[in-house]
Amino acid sequence: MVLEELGKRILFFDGAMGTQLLAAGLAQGERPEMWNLTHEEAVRDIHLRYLRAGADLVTSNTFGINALRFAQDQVEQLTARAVRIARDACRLTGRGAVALDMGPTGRMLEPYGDLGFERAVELYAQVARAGESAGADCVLIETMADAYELKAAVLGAKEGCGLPILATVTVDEAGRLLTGADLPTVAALLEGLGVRALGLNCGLGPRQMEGLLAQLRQVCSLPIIVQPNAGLPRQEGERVVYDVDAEGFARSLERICEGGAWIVGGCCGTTPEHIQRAVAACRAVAPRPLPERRRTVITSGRRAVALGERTCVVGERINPTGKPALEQALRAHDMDELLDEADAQAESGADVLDVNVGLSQVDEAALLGEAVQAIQAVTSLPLQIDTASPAAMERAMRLYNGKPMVNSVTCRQEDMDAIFPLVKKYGGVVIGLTMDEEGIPKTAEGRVRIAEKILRRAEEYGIGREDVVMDALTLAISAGADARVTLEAARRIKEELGVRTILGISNVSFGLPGREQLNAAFLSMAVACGLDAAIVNPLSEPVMRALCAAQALVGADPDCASYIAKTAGKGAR
Ligand code: THG
Repeated sequence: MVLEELGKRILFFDGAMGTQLLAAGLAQGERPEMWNLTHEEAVRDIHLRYLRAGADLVTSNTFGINALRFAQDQVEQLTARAVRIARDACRLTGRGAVALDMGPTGRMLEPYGDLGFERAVELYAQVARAGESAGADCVLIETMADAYELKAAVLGAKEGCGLPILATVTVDEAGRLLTGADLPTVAALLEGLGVRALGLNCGLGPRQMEGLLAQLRQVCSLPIIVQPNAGLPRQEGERVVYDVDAEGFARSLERICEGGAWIVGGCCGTTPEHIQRAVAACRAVAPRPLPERRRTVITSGRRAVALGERTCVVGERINPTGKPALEQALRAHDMDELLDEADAQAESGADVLDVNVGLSQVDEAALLGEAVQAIQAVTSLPLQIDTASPAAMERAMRLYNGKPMVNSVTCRQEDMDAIFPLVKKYGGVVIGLTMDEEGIPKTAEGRVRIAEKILRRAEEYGIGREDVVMDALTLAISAGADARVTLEAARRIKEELGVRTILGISNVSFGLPGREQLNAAFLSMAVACGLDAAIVNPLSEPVMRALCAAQALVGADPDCASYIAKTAGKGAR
């Protein structure tokens, strides 16, 4: 299949299907997918012309097919027909492969709209199943404008078939989806979900996409797809017209390939001529090597947080342990307390929110799912899903609208076998706790060895070390622990194994008075050991001030700008 040549040469998609069908006589308001039944030849002819123009991948005429728009049996019939028509065209020309096209459902997902997440997953899975049995070579999820729906589509494709998945989004000129996600968010989400290639299509012309491609390359380590329109659509009387002719389009795509795109093609307004010129112009360009990068990124539905530049604050307060009021509210499925905690922590400077609803005698999977959906509707901070129950973890990871932090996995075999497959399927950055069947080693050396084992096992599951963050485990000093063991282990794990580190800070002071002061001191020491993320109470002034000061001291605060901003006007000297 042509995807095997990915990276060896530039691969070409076809151009627009919709505008070609209109040109062939599709009536305004008529559903293009019906033509798979009524005008089979016309559809095949469009594929044939794109293949003869040099396209490597043709896109099945299935963009709008789903069970919201069509009856169930029609979904299957129209999808199968469309794939077979495209297959025929490939056979007749002796070239090319078929991408099963899937576009947006046409409805907004909850909470903005009324389409449930699981329903959306199922809609995509149905099309993926039908497309794979009809002989599609890969899936193209395209023109997605909402990150949450994009996640539903990729999951649906993964659950409905075993084909490689390509995914593209439609962004504005600033590089944002309709519902606000930026390119770093989209890239992290899709990389986490394990797509083969990702990129941009529709909405913009080739010029606008040149700039966005450079942005995307900064944050993406997968092959990039670029499928622009033939310029920005413009209304001319009754008609929508596109200003970029085949020659201009081809020159632009050549620059786009030089800029690092591996797969290019056209969207609205492009014709077989556009593709033909583009193939001629880009053929000589060798695909640029993929960036060697080990970014550690989690996201919300809108924004990405990269770990590694400074110590990130993970807010610990969404946790009923020691908070009877929160416990009571959770048992009554009252999410208000929890949303207040989310708001308060965000205002105090949290970068990430830990979410733990562990209570005895509750259906934790249901409750955690409910909590995650409620919180993600009100915050733009990424979440850290904190549960000891794999079932609850899976439920929450599915419903989450981004790439979460996953709290946590240990080196216990059973634990790794339950958690790593979830990280592989849904995407996430998983916290590895340095403990195993024997418990927590007393020495730093012992914890480093366990961290190594966790990384090795993660790699066997196909999870790169950039998606593991190690926790060397903070114990209460009131119980006799020496906090230096934890710090030493954290420092060595980072230095020797090259992974990011995280620590729960507040555990250190359990059972002692004046906890904030101990927490602040311990956090300062941990920052000096290169800690990448700290689980703390962001509402604690002493802790947040210590963090700010410590970052300035280790050079993580350029020109001490944050320190000065935070300290000014507070009477500190
Ligand atoms: N590593 C990882 N995850 C963790 C921890 C860790 N999750 C849990 C914990 N440790 C971090 N979270 C908390 C949350 C609350 C408290 C301490 C750590 C705490 N709560 C007060 C109490 O129990 O007395 C109550 C707080 C209040 O009422 O405001 O101390 O190490 N990966």
